[in-house]
Amino acid sequence: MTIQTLNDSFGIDKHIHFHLGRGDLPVAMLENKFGTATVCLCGAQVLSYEPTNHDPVIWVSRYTNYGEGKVIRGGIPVIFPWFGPHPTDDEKYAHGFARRQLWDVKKTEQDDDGRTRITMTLHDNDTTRAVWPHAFELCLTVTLGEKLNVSMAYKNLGTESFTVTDALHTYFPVADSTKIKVRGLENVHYLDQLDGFKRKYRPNPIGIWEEVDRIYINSEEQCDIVDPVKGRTIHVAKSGSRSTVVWNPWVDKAARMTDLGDEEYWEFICVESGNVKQNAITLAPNESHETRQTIWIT
Ligand code: TA6
Repeated sequence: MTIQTLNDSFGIDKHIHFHLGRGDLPVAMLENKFGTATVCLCGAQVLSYEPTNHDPVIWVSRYTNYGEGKVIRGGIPVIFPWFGPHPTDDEKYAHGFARRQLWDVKKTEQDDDGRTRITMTLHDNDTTRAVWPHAFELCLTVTLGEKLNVSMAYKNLGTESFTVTDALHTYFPVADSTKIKVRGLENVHYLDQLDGFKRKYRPNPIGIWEEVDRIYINSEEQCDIVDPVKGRTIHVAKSGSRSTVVWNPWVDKAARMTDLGDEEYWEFICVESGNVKQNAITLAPNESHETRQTIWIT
């Protein structure tokens, strides 16, 4: 669909406008009294969220690539239908295919209370079926209101059950990652991706002084990213999600990543809401699941 057709079909005066962003990727701009957000139709990936009179609450690397099929380093990557390496084939993309596909716009809405919403869809196609032989509908809905609400809903359209691990892989900006604390996961068991997925737990809020890559399991807690330098807290609540992943690459991994600046590990923390490892979701034909993340600041 051309930008003109997108605006003719789904644009909403003063609230939703489509344009070609970096890499000539189609991007929806949502704006209302609560703030602004942008969503790239490649990957249905939120690229920005800025509440009125506040600094951005979503982070994107200055070094990221932009282009259809490429991973954008930042925002809210939609991880589906597998989190991490492919369960059986290392040759296949990490973190699934959804963030690399061009999605369709299903509908756009402007509520009477001022909230603005866009719903995008992805269905199975030759590319997806080549790596994951299942029929599905995947919807991503972004609602810009007093909070930012992001919902990933998927349905099994096939004749056999399938199992998914999913995540809304959100990158949050911080002034200095070594000064923040992530609260809410104290005493929750996690699998340490940096130590053979050993099951551990810590009684204190998470601090960053080394690479952190943890999958908190059976966790439905709200997380609060306390940023003393910025003088604010980013709140991350969720539903339909029993896993929370917390990740910062720190020095060595940041240096190895070509789409991340060596120094950018200072600037962000990932707190991801999803269903990973033993929290995987199995759907019988016609069953569906929704993973939802709600973000706001105080
Ligand atoms: O969610 C944490 C993680 O799995 C890390 O291990 C790191 O690989 C990160 O995701 C980024 O993965 P990506 O495939 O986007 O490079």
